[in-house]
Amino acid sequence: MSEVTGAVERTAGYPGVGRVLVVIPTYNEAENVVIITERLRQAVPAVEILIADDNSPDGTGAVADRLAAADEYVHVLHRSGKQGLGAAYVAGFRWAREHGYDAVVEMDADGSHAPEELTRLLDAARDADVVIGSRWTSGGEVVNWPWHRQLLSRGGNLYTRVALGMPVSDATGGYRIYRVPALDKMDFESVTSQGYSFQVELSWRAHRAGLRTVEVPITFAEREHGTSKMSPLIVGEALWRVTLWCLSERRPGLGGSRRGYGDSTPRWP
Ligand SMILES: Nc1nc2c(ncn2[C@@H]2O[C@H](COP(=O)(O)OP(=O)(O)OP(=O)(O)O)[C@@H](O)[C@H]2O)c(=O)[nH]1
Ligand SMILES: [Mg+2]
Repeated sequence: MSEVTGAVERTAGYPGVGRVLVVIPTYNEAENVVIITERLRQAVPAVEILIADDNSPDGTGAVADRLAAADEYVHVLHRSGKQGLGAAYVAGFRWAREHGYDAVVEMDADGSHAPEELTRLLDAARDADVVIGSRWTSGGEVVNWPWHRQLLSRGGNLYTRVALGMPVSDATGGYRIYRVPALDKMDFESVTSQGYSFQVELSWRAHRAGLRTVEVPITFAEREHGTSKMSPLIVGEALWRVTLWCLSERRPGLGGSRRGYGDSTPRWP
């Protein structure tokens, strides 16, 4: 069961986009959640924040409650235990839809996604269904990442682009905006991917549903506090899922469909 704390006020929102909810999934981010919330409130006062915490053992949930009690623009979704990034986002998106938001933003708690760059993404969202903050498009960059992480990300994105034939430079990137009606067209509630694969699956669904995706260059920075939840398992999940979707496109019998974007009722992977 999920429980929500924090007042839910109607706000004017961001011009041309509407009411925006930034969903920040957290697991053991007690230090980061304070920093990111302050930076975000400072950078874009018009957007609201939902911290989706999976009952973090380090007490992130209680810290988030204190932030919500002090600021009506901050809300908390308490979840019972660690169920993965994807499940936390799906719950956050559902909450956004139920509470009448027009757009949701995905943002990590660890500072890798700079709140100071959000206005550029929001401006792009005026004319898009999906906006991806992209490290690997012209003008994008990563700061303080070791070479092996860069190689993994670049290689993973190259493989995804070629395997799926999808014109997205940073399909694994997790700094994004979705218009809520677009999320519904992607049937987001049925997404089961968890790690990087969650981002790829949503891009893939957007592509197949004929939605307009725009990439905006960002500067992605390595986290300064707390520990990464990235694991070989997460990389493996993305690899096998992309491979499966690729095969399904070519061999519909494997569970996918040749019916592609533009089709009114695509079958989801
Ligand atoms: N609610 C929830 N949040 C999670 C879970 N796993 C990761 N997160 C959050 O998702 C965001 C991204 O996780 P990271 O550990 O930074 O993963 P990453 O950005 O792919 O890896 P690094 O680049 O090494 O930091 C952070 O805000 C995490 O706290 C989870 O199971 N549940
Ligand atoms: Mg991170």
